[in-house]
Amino acid sequence: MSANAYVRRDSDQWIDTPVGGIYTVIKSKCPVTCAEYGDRYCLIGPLVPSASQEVEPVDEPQSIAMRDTLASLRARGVHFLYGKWLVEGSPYVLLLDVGSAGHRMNEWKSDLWNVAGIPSPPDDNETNEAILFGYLVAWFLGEKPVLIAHFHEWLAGVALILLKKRGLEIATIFTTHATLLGRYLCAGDVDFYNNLQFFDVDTEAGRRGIYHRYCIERAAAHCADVFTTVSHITAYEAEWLLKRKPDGVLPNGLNVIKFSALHEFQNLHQESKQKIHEFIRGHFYGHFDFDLENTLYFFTAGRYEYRNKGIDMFIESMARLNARLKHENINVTVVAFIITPAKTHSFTVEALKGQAVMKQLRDSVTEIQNAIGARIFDAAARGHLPESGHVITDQDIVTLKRRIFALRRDALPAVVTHNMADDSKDPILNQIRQVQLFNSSADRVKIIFHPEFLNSNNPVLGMDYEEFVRGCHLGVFPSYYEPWGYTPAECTVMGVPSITTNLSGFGCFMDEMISHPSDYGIYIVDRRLKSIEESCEQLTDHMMEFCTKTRRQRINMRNRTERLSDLLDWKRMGLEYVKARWVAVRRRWPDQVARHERDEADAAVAGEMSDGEDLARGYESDASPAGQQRGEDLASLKYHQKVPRPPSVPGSPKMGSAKIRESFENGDEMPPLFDADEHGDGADHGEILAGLRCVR
Ligand code: G6P
Ligand code: 1S3
Repeated sequence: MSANAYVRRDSDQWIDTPVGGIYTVIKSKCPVTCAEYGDRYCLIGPLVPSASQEVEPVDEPQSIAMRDTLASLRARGVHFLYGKWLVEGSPYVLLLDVGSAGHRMNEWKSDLWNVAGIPSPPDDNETNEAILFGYLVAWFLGEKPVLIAHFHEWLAGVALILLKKRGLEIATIFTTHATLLGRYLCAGDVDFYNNLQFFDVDTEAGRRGIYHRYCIERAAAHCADVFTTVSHITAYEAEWLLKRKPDGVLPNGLNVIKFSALHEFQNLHQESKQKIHEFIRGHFYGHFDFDLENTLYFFTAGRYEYRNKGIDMFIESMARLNARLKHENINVTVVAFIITPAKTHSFTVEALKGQAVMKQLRDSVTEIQNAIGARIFDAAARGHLPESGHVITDQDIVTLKRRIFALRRDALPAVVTHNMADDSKDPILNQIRQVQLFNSSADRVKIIFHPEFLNSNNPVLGMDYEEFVRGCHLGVFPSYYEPWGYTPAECTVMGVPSITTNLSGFGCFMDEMISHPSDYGIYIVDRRLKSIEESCEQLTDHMMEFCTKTRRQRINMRNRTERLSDLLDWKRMGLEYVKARWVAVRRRWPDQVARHERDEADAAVAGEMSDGEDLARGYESDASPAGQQRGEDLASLKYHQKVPRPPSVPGSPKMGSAKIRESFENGDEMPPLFDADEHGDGADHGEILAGLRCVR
């Protein structure tokens, strides 16, 4: 039995209200949620101009209940866009124009104060819009019979508070993808993880001017039937900062599309790498004195949160790597990309010129090459070899010389591709200056800061993000504050090794799931128990080790990384959402659920559910006898036997040397992910939280 057994056709629906930076979560989850709920699944969000480009309007909803509810919204003067979201799964989506309810702003703000004691200052537009959105969603949910509503982030939290206050019969889930206060505290100079229990949350929120937002977030967490986060580390944080222990963890998945043969994604790496080579030749023109065959591309990417995303540690460790590669005389060049949006005016002239002169050179060489081919063919057709002086003409040589002279320049290749709005104050540039990574000829690590997200129409680095990642060798994400961290997860499904930390949800998840993550190209830097100095060294060690791998080893490593994709697939991760909905329904209607359970054998649910622990915790606090029973059933289920070491790694306790040899001879084949591992210790989720300490 799954949660949709409780969804009554034609009337009840399952609703997601996504707002803000969790677009990837919701979008990539659509195929599995739509497969489960079909047309009964509808997403609600605010109407922003770009959103309407992704929605195909539906004028006449099929469901009568939806038609009536939309008519009622319209009658109240609410503008909206209702239709099919043009993504895989094509769910229904309702985008509400909060501006059309702007005249109710003061009324609703004072109502929020009266019913929930939540203040809202006049000048915080984001909060004002969140309030308008919340009241509109509550209107909608008050009219339309809905079974379960799932809210993401504080921006969607107001409606949840209103539902509770108005006593609406809807099972609710609130998922926070980070806490407001956690993000602010970490970005400052605070020893966050060691002090979590001691923060005076109201004072800290007040000091940062986010008290009212914090109130919405905290109230939403407390009003939901089920409260969840995206990782255990954030669950721990939420418990202290929002004062409610999450009922479970809903880790983020991806919509994994696997190639039928491994060589296909390996070939894509090669093709994408060639495009990065093109950019590098242009960027380093005049100083292009390193061998691309011995060049590795490392990168970090994400929103510009200098400290939270570990960009500070990235640059420091690159400087150390540079020193070590030089010192040990290793003939490898590392190009380290930083892709994060900042305020800029435009591309620099140099960045554009570099690509232009390289293109001219390529065009001229192609022309000369064609002409030489024609001359050789002509001579051969006449029955003789061309005279050596006639193969390349004087004119060709002059053209080539002109192109080569155009490549001359004195200045070193820039570390940034754009004119920064505030060059002298930019933290990334300042740190690059401080560690003196200036792309000099002697440097083995070159830095390129691209302060804009990538896209294929970009005249300098014309690749979209996915293509770029595929062409790189290693993603480096040494985050300090990272509730989940999609960037290393995306690397994994593309077969690109990555470095993350044990302060990121993804890093902790992989550490729990895999007995030796580094064998699979998932390197986890300890930022919890080590000092900053030690963490930097560990990060440098990992990168150094990666630099000494042979091409063959890198190819093997990519194969292993890619095979972890199944772990991150929504088809698997989505089961946690199923469980969360199930718990919400049980808590909302315990008697009906108990009755239902008596009628139906529920063995199927236990079979379907992947992990008992998280939600078993939720059920433990479910007072109904059926709830208690469910908790016990699920607690006995353990799905994450660890992924064992790959067979080709010597020293695995599972394998004798004969087996290792045999496995070497047979190629690097990984056993099925969930093959019974007699040594798998299936670490308990709770352990991470109990053991959380961090040295700063
Ligand atoms: C892929 C391609 C190979 C290529 C290799 C380069 O595996 O299929 O043809 O040689 O990538 O790997 P590297 O790690 O040196 O970029
Ligand atoms: C948050 O976005 P962020 O980059 O601000 O949500 C993401 C989706 O759950 C998560 O991956 C990330 O760690 C959080 O920080």
